[in-house]
Amino acid sequence: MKGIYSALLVSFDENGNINEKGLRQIVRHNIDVCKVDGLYVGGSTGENFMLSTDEKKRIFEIAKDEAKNDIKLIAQVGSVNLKEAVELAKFATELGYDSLSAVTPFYYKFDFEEIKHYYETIVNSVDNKMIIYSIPFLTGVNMSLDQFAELFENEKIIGVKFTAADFYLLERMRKRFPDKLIYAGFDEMMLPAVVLGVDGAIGSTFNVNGVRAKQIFELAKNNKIEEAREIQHITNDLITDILGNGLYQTIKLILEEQGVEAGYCRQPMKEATEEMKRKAKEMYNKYFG
Ligand code: HMN
Repeated sequence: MKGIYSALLVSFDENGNINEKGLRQIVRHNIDVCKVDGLYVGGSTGENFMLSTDEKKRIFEIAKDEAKNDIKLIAQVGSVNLKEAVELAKFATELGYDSLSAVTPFYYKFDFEEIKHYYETIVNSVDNKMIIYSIPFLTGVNMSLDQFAELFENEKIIGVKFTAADFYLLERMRKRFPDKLIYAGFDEMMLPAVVLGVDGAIGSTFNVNGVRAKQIFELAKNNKIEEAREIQHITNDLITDILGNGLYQTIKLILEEQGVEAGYCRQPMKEATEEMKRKAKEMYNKYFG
């Protein structure tokens, strides 16, 4: 389960419906061009929290059908609707997903006991593994080292997707949980995370920049830090440009330049303007042309 995972983008048509052909092309592009080790399906990048249960299921089906067993697949099933999370966990497990992941429950200020109950309920409902999705800047949920330790007592909870810039906590986690999988979640901070010993990374920009991400990962693991830093510099020039132009819209626009029908974002995310399209084309020429 180690390595580089793209947080899978989903193609939507102009009416906000899933574009199956486009989604299949994004999966193929990740496997054939970006050469990623796996896909994280149903994450933030998949615009998951704006979708219905049926749409989430359909995306799990299409991604699995297209990827088959070529790469590892993680299904993000987390939801503040715990019944939905359990339903999705069962569905993805039946499809053969290699692991589940669930975002910490958000919006309401759930206490730790409630968060623990949420994870236990999901993992007890299926014969599958679980990766905690910790993304405090979007959920507002900050868990302590001891709280992670308590969750990790359950052997089915095998790791965490750590989308935070807290390198002190990351280092403490690496030391305390040597046998758990830790995935870096911020692509622009991948190199320091790899130096601290993460097992992999899960990111949105890998849908276009997966090759560089893998290079950073491999070089840093082999102590070739200066070479890795050079690639992180180029990567962060790209990420800075992407973030300045609209994250998911721009990654989709760059994919369109590469012949992938990545389509629109789901409302309320905005539609790309002509200016955004122009800038994305420049990015394609500069970083991938
Ligand atoms: C997901 O759940 O889709 C991703 O794994 C989330 C991932 O951590 C990304 N975060 C968000 O999109 C909020 C990053 O790849 C991020 O897009 C990138 O580092 C640019 O900031």
